[in-house]
Amino acid sequence: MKTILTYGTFDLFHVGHIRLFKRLSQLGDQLIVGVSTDEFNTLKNKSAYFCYQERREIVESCKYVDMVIPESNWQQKRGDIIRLQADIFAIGDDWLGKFDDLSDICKVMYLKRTKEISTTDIKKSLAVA
Ligand code: C2G
Repeated sequence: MKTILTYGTFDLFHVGHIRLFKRLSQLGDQLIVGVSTDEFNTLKNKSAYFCYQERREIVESCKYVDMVIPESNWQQKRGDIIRLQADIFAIGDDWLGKFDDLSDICKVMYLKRTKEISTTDIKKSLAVA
């Protein structure tokens, strides 16, 4: 069983997130997603439109996702990888290099972001509408 693990806020769920999940699901047999809690988003200086429970429910509904866990701090990844026996940690390349320290316990991959869409841009375009 090849397990893939990723993390994110996934606010205002969009095709960039879906395409990431689709690609991640093709790398192995199960995809586990850590969804950032509202408290952790504060630490990330992010304010999500949807609360953690709503974002979790949306991500859980995605056919490419097998399991969702809460992401409540920066330090949990290593423990999660070991506990969940993840073979690959993968995330968008906006994080390129940031998680290379995990490569002693799993494969670390950075996937190309989907261009032309982001939650930030969606919020900005709605704000002026
Ligand atoms: N993403 C993407 N294409 C986009 C937008 C986002 O591939 N157009 C990817 C990001 O690269 C990331 C994931 O979708 O891998 C989730 O993005 P965010 O919700 O912005 O999450 P982020 O703030 O990057 O949180 O500990 C890791 C952090 O929790 C990651």
